[in-house]
Amino acid sequence: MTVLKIVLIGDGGVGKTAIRERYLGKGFKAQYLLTIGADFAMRDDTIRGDSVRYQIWDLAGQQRFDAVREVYYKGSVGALLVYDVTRPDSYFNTPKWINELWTNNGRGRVPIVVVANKIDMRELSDDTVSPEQGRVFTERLTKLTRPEGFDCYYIETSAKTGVNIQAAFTLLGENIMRFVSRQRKTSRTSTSRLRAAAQQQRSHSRRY
Ligand SMILES: Nc1nc2c(ncn2[C@@H]2O[C@H](COP(=O)(O)OP(=O)(O)OP(=O)(O)O)[C@@H](O)[C@H]2O)c(=O)[nH]1
Ligand SMILES: [Mg+2]
Repeated sequence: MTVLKIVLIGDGGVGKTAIRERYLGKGFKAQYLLTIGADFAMRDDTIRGDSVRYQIWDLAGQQRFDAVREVYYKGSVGALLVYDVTRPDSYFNTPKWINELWTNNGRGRVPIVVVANKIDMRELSDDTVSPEQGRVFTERLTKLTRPEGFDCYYIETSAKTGVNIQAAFTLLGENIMRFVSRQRKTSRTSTSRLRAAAQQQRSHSRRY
């Protein structure tokens, strides 16, 4: 069982808690009850046949929690970065969230799935964020992460109807697993390089 710490980030009211509740099989509540600080939940899942345990930290998006939020990022290996398609400001704020995550998690750049939520409301609203905007942003984000060996992905969800909620977690999980196994390999390689270097030093000192 691999334990994966993930965070749900994005502006207040975009639907992070609603997404988490859906994923936990708890249905959908129309009433907005803002998260204070952070909520924690766990769920076991399967990623390409491997068992994983998600430790989900659902962070408070409202600005008044900016200072307390930082501590919750530590050790996280991925994020669902959520915005509300009916609130362009929440889309334009996404870089702030990426910066907060990569600065505070202690691991730097980690996989992100960009989640365009509330697509059930797209038709009802005039000023919405288009799928194109979401994709272009995610491509730009991938340009930053590809040198680290992984891409970022874009997905459209509705916590209300439940569409793509499971898919968003699976997509993130798959990318984290790829990222984690790559990191393990890299650290194994550097460990064996170190060992080889130490060995060389030893034979060197014996000879002379
Ligand atoms: N129509 C619709 N409403 C949604 C959807 N997702 C969330 N909501 C509603 O949006 C409001 C805010 O949702 P939350 O999940 O509490 O938002 P949050 O991102 O956790 O907000 P903070 O905890 O303040 O950061 C609630 O009234 C939800 O019912 C969705 O996909 N469609
Ligand atoms: Mg919340």
